[in-house]
Amino acid sequence: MENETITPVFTKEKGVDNKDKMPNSNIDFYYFLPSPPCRSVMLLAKALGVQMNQKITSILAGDNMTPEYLRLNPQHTIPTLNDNGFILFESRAILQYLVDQYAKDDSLSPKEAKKAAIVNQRLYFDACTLMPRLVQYMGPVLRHAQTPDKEKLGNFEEALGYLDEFLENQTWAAGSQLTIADFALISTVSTAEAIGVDISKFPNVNAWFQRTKNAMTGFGYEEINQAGCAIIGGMFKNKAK
Ligand SMILES: N[C@@H](CCC(=O)N[C@@H](CS)C(=O)NCC(=O)O)C(=O)O
Repeated sequence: MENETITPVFTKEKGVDNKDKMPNSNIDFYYFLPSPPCRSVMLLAKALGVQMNQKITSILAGDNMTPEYLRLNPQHTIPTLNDNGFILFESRAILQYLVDQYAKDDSLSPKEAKKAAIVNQRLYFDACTLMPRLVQYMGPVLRHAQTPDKEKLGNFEEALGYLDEFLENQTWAAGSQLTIADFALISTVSTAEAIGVDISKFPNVNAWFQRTKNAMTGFGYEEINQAGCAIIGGMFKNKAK
């Protein structure tokens, strides 16, 4: 394992909003708690002390398909951020933006080229491999109450196996410090666990998962992430019957 790292505090003062960096903070955040990419942004915002006006956007009720929402985000995905007229979607781009704009330093997204490249590799892995394979497995169950497909579960577990290798001798997803890669990956891995994937089969992922959950307790892990996981896990288990 690399250096044991003490959980950093990213706000200027614990529990105090980062108002000096955003004097006229007026950030709208469109989200739905069961959605993993929404949860990663909410955890990070809490870690940074960034206050957001939370706008519940139920994709089940079609709130993401209204003309108003489509004007903000033609791709009709959640999450979407509107920071005083600056509109951004794609959760990992939002994670990066929040750190660049509001963090007290670059520890959550290091600027040094090689460290930054590893953070990006983990983020792209989450966006392009891990999360899509999870969606391929859980999507047909959630949308069409289909029987869970073992082959799709196998594909997702193969990706978890890759993550397990990345995490060999690593404390955090991208090395010795907590970064935005941990925020992205925890929302995916915790969602998998909530729908019944056995994370304990992947010892490095399991150890990182416990460590990251502990580190994020102060960032609303229970109220935000666990609450969203409980909803999606319940929906999956109901529909998979
Ligand atoms: N890569 C995107 C994925 C966003 C996404 O697909 N979100 C889902 C909910 S988890 C969604 O908005 N689905 C509704 C739709 O695509 O119309 C991100 O990370 O923000």
